[in-house]
Amino acid sequence: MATPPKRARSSESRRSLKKISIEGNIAAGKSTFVRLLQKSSEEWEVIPEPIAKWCNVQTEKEDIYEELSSSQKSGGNLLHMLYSKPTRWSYTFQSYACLSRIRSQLQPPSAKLQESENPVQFFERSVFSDRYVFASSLRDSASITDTEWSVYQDWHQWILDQFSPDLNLDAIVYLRAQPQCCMQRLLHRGREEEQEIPLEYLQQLHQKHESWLYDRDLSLDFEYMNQIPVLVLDVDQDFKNNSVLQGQLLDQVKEFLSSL
Ligand code: UDP
Ligand code: DCM
Ligand code: MG
Repeated sequence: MATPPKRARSSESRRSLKKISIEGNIAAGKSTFVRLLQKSSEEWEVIPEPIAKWCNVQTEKEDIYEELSSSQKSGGNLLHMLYSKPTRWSYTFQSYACLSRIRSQLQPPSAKLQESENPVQFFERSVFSDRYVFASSLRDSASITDTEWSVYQDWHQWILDQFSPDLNLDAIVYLRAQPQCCMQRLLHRGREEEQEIPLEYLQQLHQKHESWLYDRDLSLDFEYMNQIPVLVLDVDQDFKNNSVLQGQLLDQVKEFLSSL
């Protein structure tokens, strides 16, 4: 008798695991927020964006939160290449960003999480923002050509079909911040590669997020995504150093989870 595919079996045994993506503009506060989530419950696990891989495509990082120092960035800094010459590197960057994200998000949950009663995995962004926010914006500004866009959409669709349901989301938390606020946080963070990003680019990305997650007038090619529950959290006010606000945001997340 044929053995059932491995992927289908692993998803079966984790029926109660919820997968939530934390979405938002560059420097909105996603990494800061997922660190809070990680500390808040034993039943919650966080999968950060694999940005270290984009800054050095050859390096395996041990600490998933840590970013690379300049001296470590010797293996081809794709993030730097993207912003230095978008027409040359956007497609390459978007291919690698999506590949590395898929790889990190397909990691099985920890043993501790598998034993939890209400396990939740929080992803920092998803393959959907890769395509419908970033690749799509770069295509709008002609940094990705029509041919590259067709190729991207073709493999993106096929890979997601292959890995469904393991990459499927149950819900989204949208950290909503004005582009000006993101610009201030971006400058404050001081990631070298991003220092020349113009406000217009953050505005363009903001519009994509708004259309997708706030106005909800963007139709995705993945049917279930058009009805997916979205929690919108306004994060213009500094929450990093405000424990009262942190508590309020976490309460909203807990209430949202219990409604799913
Ligand atoms: N930040 C802040 N207050 C906040 C949220 C974030 O000062 O309420 C800072 C954070 O310390 C970092 C920058 O804003 O220097 C961007 O935050 P993060 O890296 O979390 O943003 P992401 O790009 O992951 O959304
Ligand atoms: N990024 C991108 N395309 C993607 C995902 C991310 O260009 N599909 C870029 C935007 C930021 C960095 O990578 O410069 C991610 O960092 P952040 O967490 O600040 O958004
Ligand atoms: Mg981040």
